[in-house]
Amino acid sequence: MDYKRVLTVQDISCLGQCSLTVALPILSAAGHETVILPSAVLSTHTGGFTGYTFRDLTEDLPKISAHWQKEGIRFQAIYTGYLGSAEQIAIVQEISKRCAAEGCRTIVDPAMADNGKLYPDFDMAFVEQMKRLTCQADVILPNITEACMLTGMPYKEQYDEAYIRKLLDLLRTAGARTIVLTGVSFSADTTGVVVLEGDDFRYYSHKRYARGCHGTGDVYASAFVGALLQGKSTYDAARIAADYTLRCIEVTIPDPDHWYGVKFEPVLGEYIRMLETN
Ligand code: PXL
Repeated sequence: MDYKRVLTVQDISCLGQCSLTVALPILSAAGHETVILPSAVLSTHTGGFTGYTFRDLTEDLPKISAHWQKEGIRFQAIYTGYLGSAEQIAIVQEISKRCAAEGCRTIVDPAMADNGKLYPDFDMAFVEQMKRLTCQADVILPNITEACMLTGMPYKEQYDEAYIRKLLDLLRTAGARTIVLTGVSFSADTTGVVVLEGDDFRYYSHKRYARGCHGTGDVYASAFVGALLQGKSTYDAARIAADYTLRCIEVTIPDPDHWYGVKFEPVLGEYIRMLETN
């Protein structure tokens, strides 16, 4: 089996089943050596908790990468998620240049917004910097809100295929290469993901549950990267990640107290089997 070393840069939300606490186990389950670069440490994520702590690790990032460079460490893939500040995005761009192995794939989840709104603590300066990161990436995984922020398109809750195609066109014009647009729903009981690779536009749709779950974007992106680095096509990786994320939601829904994340752990075995059989 091809054993890849992937670097993932995101925060550690100590509790919350998102960012690194999700990316590390999922990428490991997919069989990849997973190197982490924590952008910040928070007591919890920012979605629904109040009074969380936030330790910004911006200062540490260049020192950590300088050490890696000295050791000659290189990555076959670099996957970024939630980043703590616009300054961090610029540092990550630098690290990507310095620590990429030949043929390194860069995957950016511009984790900054959902349901029409930026996450707390983000502003338009952050969005501007994120635009730069996304146009350098091989693959980006925005949701519709993030795609709107990156392109200036007005956010809509109800839309048709023409709206989605326009959003993809604008992302392309801005410099995006392969786009995996998540949370695309054309009917009340289905949702799915659009993959645009070259001129190839494909839509994978599946069942939609009324209850939205926190952290599904991070589970999705991590499962996608895990599958992609196993050599799956972009579309197959997008489909496997969707099927796995759906299973995570299904096992979480019966427990209304578990509002802050999805129970991705009990179905990790299913993810591994999806990777083996798909
Ligand atoms: O799931 C994205 C995410 C990651 N990290 C932190 C967050 C969020 C979303 O709210 O707050 C700290």
